Amino acid sequence: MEDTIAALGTAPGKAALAVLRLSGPDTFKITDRVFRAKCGLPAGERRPGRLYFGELLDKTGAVVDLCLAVVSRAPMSYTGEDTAELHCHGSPALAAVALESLFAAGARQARAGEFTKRAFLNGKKDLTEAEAVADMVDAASPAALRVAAAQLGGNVSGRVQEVYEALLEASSRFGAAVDFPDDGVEPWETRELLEKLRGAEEKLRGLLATYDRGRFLNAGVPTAIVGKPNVGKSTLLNALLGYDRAIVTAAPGTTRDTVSETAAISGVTLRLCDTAGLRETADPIEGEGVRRARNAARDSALVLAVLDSSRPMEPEDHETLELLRSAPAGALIINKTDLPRALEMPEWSGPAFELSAKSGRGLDSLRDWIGRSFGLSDSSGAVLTNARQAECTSRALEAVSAAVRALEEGVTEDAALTILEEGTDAVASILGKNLREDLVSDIFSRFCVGK
Ligand SMILES: Nc1nc2c(ncn2[C@@H]2O[C@H](COP(=O)(O)OP(=O)(O)OP(=O)(O)O)[C@@H](O)[C@H]2O)c(=O)[nH]1
Ligand SMILES: [Mg+2]
Repeated sequence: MEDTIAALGTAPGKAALAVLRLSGPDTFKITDRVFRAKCGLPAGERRPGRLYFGELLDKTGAVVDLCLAVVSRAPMSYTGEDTAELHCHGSPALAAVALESLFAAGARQARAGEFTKRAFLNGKKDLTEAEAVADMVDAASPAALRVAAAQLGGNVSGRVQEVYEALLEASSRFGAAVDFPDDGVEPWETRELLEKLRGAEEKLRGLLATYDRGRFLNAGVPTAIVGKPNVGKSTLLNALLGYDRAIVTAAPGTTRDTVSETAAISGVTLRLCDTAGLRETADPIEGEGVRRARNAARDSALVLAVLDSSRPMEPEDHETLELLRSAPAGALIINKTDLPRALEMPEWSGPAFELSAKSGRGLDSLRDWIGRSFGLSDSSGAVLTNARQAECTSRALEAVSAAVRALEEGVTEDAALTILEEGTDAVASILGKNLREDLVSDIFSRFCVGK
């Protein structure tokens, strides 16, 4: 990397501190124009990793703050390049002046995710580790944080690396047999490689299964609360949130539009969506609300289908049950159990909760079930958290399974090699090896500036 980048690493706004970061070959030269250590040592002669007190200078050389600076030397740094951090007082005006001073001294504004991108390009982090940095910043729950920390620490990479090495070994053995046909692969050797590939297949399958829950960690589980009018959907939303977000009245048809809010329930982030009561209506506004309710149910990973236990089943309840049955995951909520029972239990073999959203009785079992269904039992392990990782893993699994089947059927060595190479490429791309530059840029552009 030729140029030296700089950015504000902390959030813009008033705070105790503002931290400016630099990375690149001219870091020390630029830092020396902007920061003067009290001890008199230039950046290149200061001890890496140690904070030095000194003066921060604006672009004219005037002192604008007394602050701390720390340097790291390539390759022992976050990015693998020479880096520096300036820890100043947290005034937005000061941060702007300091940045301007860094730019005047030769740095350029870093783009989104550029520090971590450099760490990736310099081999300090593979792509899953780099993505974990973004997950860490985005983490919305303690479980999401633990998973990001585990991924940052190489839990996913370690597993993937093992698979990668097994595939490389198998590919090179079959490659050698293709290049030197006289040294063909012995049957015992094929058996041994087959064992290895089956092991790799198992590992990939296990990893892919973690995405089932890992994908909801940061984004939250899209959840729709549906039911006919007046069953208590908005009351349930408010009870799960712990405050009165949606309007509740005794009049059916109170909720007209969808109402969305995020809640942390038993360690799981839910993106809750309260919806208009399902019924046929001549009112165009309510009709649009009902259309949105159906869409919300279809787009959700979890449907909470609410029935009123104090009223007998009505035709509108059947649509509620249909939406529940076609959802990827769902729970039947029998609400208003504090009132005399008039409802007969419909046919439904999935989870069902009898509760009173108004009094809160029975809500804990629903919360526990949400925790068990979407939470991670062990968030310290390897968990896939994004669609890119899952897509590469799924491609790798397909190729490895195809290779196992092909070897079992006794295909020729060059056919085995082609399939194995496909699998190896897919595994490599989980780690970000051989990724095209535009794809890499796209991934890092979703990070924040200064990260
Ligand atoms: N007794 C009792 N009343 C409840 C319970 N839950 C909700 N209600 C009452 O039922 C009425 C309707 O509640 P809402 O939460 O507005 O119902 P909704 O399903 O959102 O209704 P729409 O928005 O019209 O579709 C209100 O008067 C609530 O106080 C409950 O568990 N027990
Ligand atoms: Mg409502």
